[in-house]
Amino acid sequence: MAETSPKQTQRQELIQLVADLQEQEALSLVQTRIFQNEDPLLIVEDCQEGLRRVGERYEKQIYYLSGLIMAGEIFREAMELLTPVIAGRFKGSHSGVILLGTVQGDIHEIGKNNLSLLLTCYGFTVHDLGVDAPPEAFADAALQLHPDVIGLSGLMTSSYDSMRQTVALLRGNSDPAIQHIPIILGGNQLNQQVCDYVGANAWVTDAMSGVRLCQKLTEED
Ligand code: B12
Repeated sequence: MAETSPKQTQRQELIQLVADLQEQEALSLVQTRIFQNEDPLLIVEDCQEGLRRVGERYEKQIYYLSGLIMAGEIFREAMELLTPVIAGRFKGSHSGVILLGTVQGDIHEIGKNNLSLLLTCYGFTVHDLGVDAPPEAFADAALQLHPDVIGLSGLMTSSYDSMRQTVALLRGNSDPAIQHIPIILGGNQLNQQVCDYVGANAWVTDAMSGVRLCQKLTEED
């Protein structure tokens, strides 16, 4: 039987601590792994998996809204520890303007903020419309900024209609330059079917893939 490495054990432990909403223990393990010089993105990935499990427990009514709020808080605190490490490790000189926002009706922002942090580290200029951003806000900002890529974040099933409306408004813009700006989607429940429904160019479920996608899309200009 294959042996589990200590690193693998720590990864499972962090996922479990976040899923169990063990704030102090989870943050202390994040700190330990930072001191061990681990890839900070792996630590983020484990926190994200922990949050996904919190979501599952919420669906099964093992947790209530307070559980989601607590999970968001743990992630925020973990990011406070991880942000300087990420900013120190990931650097790039990409030039490109990315317009970003969580679509109307959706207030989830942790993933979007993560992406924004990484994009900035890699040299992109990010204009963040925040959460619950209506289609018109994306269209107005697109007209003003002429971004290279527009990124829509949404974590709820109901967000897909907001995404679709936003894409429709951008694609129907009277300025042809706006009509053709690539639009990408991010969120952990997305798939190709949703992307087709929304009418976007591409979708991802993690921030690093989002950065690579933006690099690719801006290189092809
Ligand atoms: C934390 C959380 C909350 C927090 C959010 C705090 C905050 N400031 O953001 C709070 C408590 C506010 C919250 C509220 C609600 N939530 Co909530 N929440 C979650 C939870 C547990 C984690 C989300 C998260 O932050 N994950 C961690 C981040 C890092 O992951 P991520 O968001 O996927 O982002 C990554 C990638 O997707 C990508 N990415 C993200 N955006 C973008 C954008 C672009 C352009 C790109 C390229 C990449 C990219 O990069 C990120 C980093 O890798 C999820 C469970 C889950 N499965 O996700 C439920 C979940 C999303 N919530 C859910 C629900 C139902 C709600 C509420 C309706 C609950 C209620 N009864 O009020 C409200 C919604 C309010 C609203 N109108 O939006 C459901 C949605 C179900 C559905 N299918 O519609 C979920 C899936 C839980 C569940 N399984 O039932 N929630």
